[in-house]
Amino acid sequence: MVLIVSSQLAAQEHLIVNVYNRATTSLNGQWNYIVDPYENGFYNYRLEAFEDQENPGNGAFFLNAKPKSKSDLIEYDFDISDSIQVPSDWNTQKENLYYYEGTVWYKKSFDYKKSENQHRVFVYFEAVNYEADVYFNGKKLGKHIGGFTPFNFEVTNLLKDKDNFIVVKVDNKRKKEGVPTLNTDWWNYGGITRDVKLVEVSNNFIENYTIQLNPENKNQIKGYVKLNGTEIAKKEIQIDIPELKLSKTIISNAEGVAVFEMNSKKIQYWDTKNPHLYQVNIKSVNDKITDQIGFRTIKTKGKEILLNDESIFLRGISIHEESPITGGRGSTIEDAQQLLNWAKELGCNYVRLAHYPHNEHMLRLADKMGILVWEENPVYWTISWENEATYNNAENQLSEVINRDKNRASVIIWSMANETPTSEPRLIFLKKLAAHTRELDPTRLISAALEQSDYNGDPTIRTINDEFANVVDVLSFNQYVGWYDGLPEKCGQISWKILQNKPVLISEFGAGAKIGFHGDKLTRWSEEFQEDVYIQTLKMLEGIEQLQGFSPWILVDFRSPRRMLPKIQDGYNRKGLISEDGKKKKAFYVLKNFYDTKSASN
Ligand code: GCB
Repeated sequence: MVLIVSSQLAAQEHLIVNVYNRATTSLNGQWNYIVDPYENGFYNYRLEAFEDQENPGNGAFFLNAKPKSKSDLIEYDFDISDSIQVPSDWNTQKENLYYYEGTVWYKKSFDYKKSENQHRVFVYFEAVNYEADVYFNGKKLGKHIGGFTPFNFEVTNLLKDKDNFIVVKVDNKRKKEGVPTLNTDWWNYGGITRDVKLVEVSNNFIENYTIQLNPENKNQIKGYVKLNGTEIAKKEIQIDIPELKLSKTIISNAEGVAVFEMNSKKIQYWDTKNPHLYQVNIKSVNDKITDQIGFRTIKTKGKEILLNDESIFLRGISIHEESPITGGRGSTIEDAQQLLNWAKELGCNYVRLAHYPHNEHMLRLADKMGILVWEENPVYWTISWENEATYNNAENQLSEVINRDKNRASVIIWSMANETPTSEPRLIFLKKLAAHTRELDPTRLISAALEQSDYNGDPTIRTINDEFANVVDVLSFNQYVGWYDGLPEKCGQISWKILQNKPVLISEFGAGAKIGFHGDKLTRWSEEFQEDVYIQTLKMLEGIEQLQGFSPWILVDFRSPRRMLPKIQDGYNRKGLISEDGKKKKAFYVLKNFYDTKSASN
């Protein structure tokens, strides 16, 4: 146990978990910004980074410099530059930044009074897309790569009562070696896209913990707690679950870590019909924190997925993180609530959060609403499989989301990748990622959205011919018979020969339709065409013996620079069951009927 814990902790040093239940001060709101396509505020005219120089001079934007005399030459000024809302993307806020990909500098000034008992302060970013260089009162705090996961830096010793300034260089340039890479079918929204907050904690505080049901013993809750500080050895930590009348006191080791087990025969298991969350209180000498945690097991047995040892069919839908309220990148609790309400209305008990980690509200709401979740790493299409830095980046992003969400009962599947072309280097990459994930979290299932292919050269028989299928716990694949692959009636000609004895999820199927555009079922882009694809596909999929659920593509139309057909797409992927302005297409009701019938018999 201690070994597992130390590798889990090494994976994400010092990310503070559960910021939603801590004392925080929001830094959301208007920030000044400077668009800097040449990275003029980062490099001097010899293209040397200012931050590497002893005397960076007045050109370095992170200094937030001001003229000291009327003769001083400073060619920028945050305070008289335009401002922009945080959290949000810049593309949908500023018309001239709609297609912009590059560097934008953000600056926020604020005063701060530490509260009496709090002695340490961290600045916590829920997500910045894609690279963030963070500076506080002119000092570099660090850099973070990856657009969808949280990170934090301590600012205790830099913080002043008055006139603090935080500067973030945000760069969303796509890169071949990035994760994701150059090519995606979604909008590359740039900016500080999720909340920013100051987290206030005591000197020796509860940094991290896992509190979960033991998959091998459903009468046992187990986990660890880790303290952060200079006096963290041999400290008492108390864990209470009042509703179960459970209480345990443990003592931390030299690293500030303590493991525990607690037994109860009265645990009410979290499930989709009764998503019971227990209040869990953790107390150390100087700190206390609360969480709301559900206890359940998730396993596979042959072709079945078992939630609390009972077979479950996953009635799902795929979702992108776009705001159904304002358009652009979504991040608020209202965005999350609307998306999950629609999923519920559709009859779902499961969502696939594509193609990257979504904001924490989604998982916390899914926990409350009893919706199972597939979370996904943005390893999408043609990643640089042989590049070590690319692998490390992918592993780091996955570690960060696992660390953030490891106490959420709703999360049942970690997805390694989406539609990645088979090759030896890709297999090595994905196997390593899967092994790492199992080490970090042995309690959840591993999958990836794979691709299907013809069986023995026969285009009417489909199979999964991918060695990574042997690694996953749940065999998932995307398929578009009826849309990219023939017309809807082709579904009737296809049979499936899936050789792996594993549960099968169809991670995607779908068709595009423009809301309000009607025609017969052979008219491309009509609601009737999309409806027919759904009708035919649902029939076809019944022929897969191991089928345990699906997450059709997709809940809502979403922006994509690959989708430019005028008057139909206009920059949107139209495979949504709901338009971007919230109107339901005919296919929505086909799937809803299917799910309603399924749930009556499941
Ligand atoms: C896929 C991708 C998804 C695309 C979708 C489409 O297979 O996984 O990201 O948006 O197809 O619409 O083509």
